Amino acid sequence: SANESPAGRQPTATYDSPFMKACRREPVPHTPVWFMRQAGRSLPEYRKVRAGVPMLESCMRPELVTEITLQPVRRHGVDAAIYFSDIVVPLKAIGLDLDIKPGVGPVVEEPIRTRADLARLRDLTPEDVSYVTEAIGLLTRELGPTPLIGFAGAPFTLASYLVEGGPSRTYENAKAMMYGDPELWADLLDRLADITAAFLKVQIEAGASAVQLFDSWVGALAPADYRRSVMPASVKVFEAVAGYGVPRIHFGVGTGELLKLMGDAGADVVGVDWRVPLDEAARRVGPGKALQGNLDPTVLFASTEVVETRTREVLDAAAGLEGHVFNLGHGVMPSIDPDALTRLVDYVHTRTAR
Ligand code: 1CP
Repeated sequence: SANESPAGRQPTATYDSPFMKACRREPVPHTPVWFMRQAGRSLPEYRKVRAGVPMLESCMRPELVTEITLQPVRRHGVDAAIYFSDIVVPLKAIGLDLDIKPGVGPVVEEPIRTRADLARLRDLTPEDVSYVTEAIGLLTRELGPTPLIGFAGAPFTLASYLVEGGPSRTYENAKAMMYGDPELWADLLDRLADITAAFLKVQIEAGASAVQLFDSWVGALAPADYRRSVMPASVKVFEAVAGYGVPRIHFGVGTGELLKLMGDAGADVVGVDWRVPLDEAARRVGPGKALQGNLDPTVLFASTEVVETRTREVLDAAAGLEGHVFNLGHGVMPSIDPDALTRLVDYVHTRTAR
């Protein structure tokens, strides 16, 4: 229709929003802000609607997903919504026996350790995740011009849960497979790349304006191992969705040494944690990419004055960037005062108004 943008099915007002412009490295009226894990336990309204509903079940109820996704947009006035889900949802959807245990995270009943185990990773079809298509349809109607970010876990981070069987600090089983049986590892990551690509396509076709690929734990790898054992699968995911023209964001924790490679994997926007200042990150990433980040989430436990000083430092470091999306360096912590987040959004908007 006349009010749809050339680059997809989204309304022109969404296409022209500050978040979308920053991702495309175009001039913006103010620096856009959103927060990883902006929906979730920091919000009392989230705890209320989630009461008694297990995490994975909540991801499969379109009305609940819609409500939870909208909560931080209403409360904080952030410039983008992120689809409420979890990185293990597509793995559950293809029939893996896994659960998200409160206080633990994703737990896989039978870890993937052998070639025979790969047979359990079948392709994902849109019908497997029809609740996602339905929820995104509801959401894009409610959101108006505010863009919706779809997301998925990247092959390495998904593999870390599948091979370990749950959260890990050392990734010993996953890395043992990567170093010790590179062919099995490559085949595992390739299978996960196909599943991830299919899952992102579902979200884009349903109306997501941008996508973020979370490789949260890939900072555990040396650059040479990233290049050899992970990058091909991430490249495959990004290539699979390149044709839609939606911005592709790529983020991981502790990835200072990998920023260039993660950009080269096919990201339009490179997410940076709090360990590398954004001006230095821009030098590492090179031209042609926007950056996202990177206030240390724990700064929000300090006074408003300290939050403002530290935010100014982030904005000053971002002053020369081609495009900047303000975010935390990782997710919002559950115990944070949500008012500190609302004040932070206002502060960034006011401070960067042009
Ligand atoms: O019952 C609950 O409330 C469980 C807590 C919870 C929540 C709210 C989990 C379990 N996942 C989520 C939602 C979630 N997961 C979102 C919310 C969307 C938003 O931002 O509003 C997102 C983006 C994710 C993605 C996710 N899940 C990542 C990548 C992002 C990141 O933080 O790096 C990862 C690594 C996971 C795994 C996961 N799921 C849940 C937990 C506690 C964990 C981490 C476990 C670990 O330490 O390995």
